[in-house]
Amino acid sequence: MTAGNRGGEPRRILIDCDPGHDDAIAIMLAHGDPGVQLVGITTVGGNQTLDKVTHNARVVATVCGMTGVPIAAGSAVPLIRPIRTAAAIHGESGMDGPVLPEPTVPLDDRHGVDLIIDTVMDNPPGSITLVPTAPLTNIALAVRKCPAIVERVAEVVLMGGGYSKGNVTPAAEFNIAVDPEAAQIVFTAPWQVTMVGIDLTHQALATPAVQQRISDIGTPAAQFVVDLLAAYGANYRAEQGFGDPPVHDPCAVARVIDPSVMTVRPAHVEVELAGRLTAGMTVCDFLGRDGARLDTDVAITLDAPAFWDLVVDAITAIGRP
Ligand code: PIR
Ligand code: CA
Repeated sequence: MTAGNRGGEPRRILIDCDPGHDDAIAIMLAHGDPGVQLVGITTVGGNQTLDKVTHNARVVATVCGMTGVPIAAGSAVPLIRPIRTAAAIHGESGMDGPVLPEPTVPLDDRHGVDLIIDTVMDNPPGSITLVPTAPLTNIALAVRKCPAIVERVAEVVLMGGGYSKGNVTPAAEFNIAVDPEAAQIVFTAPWQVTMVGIDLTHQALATPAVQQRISDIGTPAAQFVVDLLAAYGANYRAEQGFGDPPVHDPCAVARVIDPSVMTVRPAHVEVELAGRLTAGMTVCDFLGRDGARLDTDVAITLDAPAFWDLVVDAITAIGRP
């Protein structure tokens, strides 16, 4: 067992997501690991349209046998820009590969932005961690609608951005590129942000050995992940030339479960909103030029074996009756 929250009170997290193969695995990690308690899931248009990713979130909850965790649909489109999806990676359904069972888990009737606000305001100060794994539209809207959440949230641990490269453009990562204005609101609000970007998540590669370990678990939940990774891996190979696919979103959940799973460096992060070639780039200043505060923790190096141990242990726990 690793250090971190093991043995202590589980950290209460809300995942804001767009499932999405890797979002699905992030939800499963949060559900199966005893170091965090998943208290809400909100969805946002991103990898696919809002209706599809919301359906997929309910599918994942159903596969996990999850009950009592509210799931609410948030914003369908970015703050300013037109929606853009990632169908080439995630397929028409947003979660192509496994047979998707009809969800039995209901949809909360609140707007996702209101579920975020209610979750933060109805729990003690400093007790809720937000884990966004999608465009930051809902989080930005929540900040604007209820600014009091900013000092009440424990921290924001988000998957998005990068300090050395992009994936949808040479400079920009998808979650930030889809809604750069929302991301700028999130990075500049006075709360603690950890940016788990693609420099980090490209170290979380689902190798054949990893996929075999998951397959060996032998439960329906594990088979669901095996089928997800097969389709996701094939698309990543065809579209981006990866040998093994990077599994981005669970890295942010893993950081909350066990901070020692990755190293971070403090930086000042802002989002390029105007660049012709660089819109959506997370510009990371590690030196604090002109007095800029190094107020964001930027993820650098992943302990990949420890990360995959967390994922395998969580999926194993889900299978237990
Ligand atoms: C992954 C994503 C989008 C585009 C590509 N090419 C790959 C999704 C993942 O769900 C993750 O949250 C983030 N966006 C990685 O860029
Ligand atoms: Ca995602």
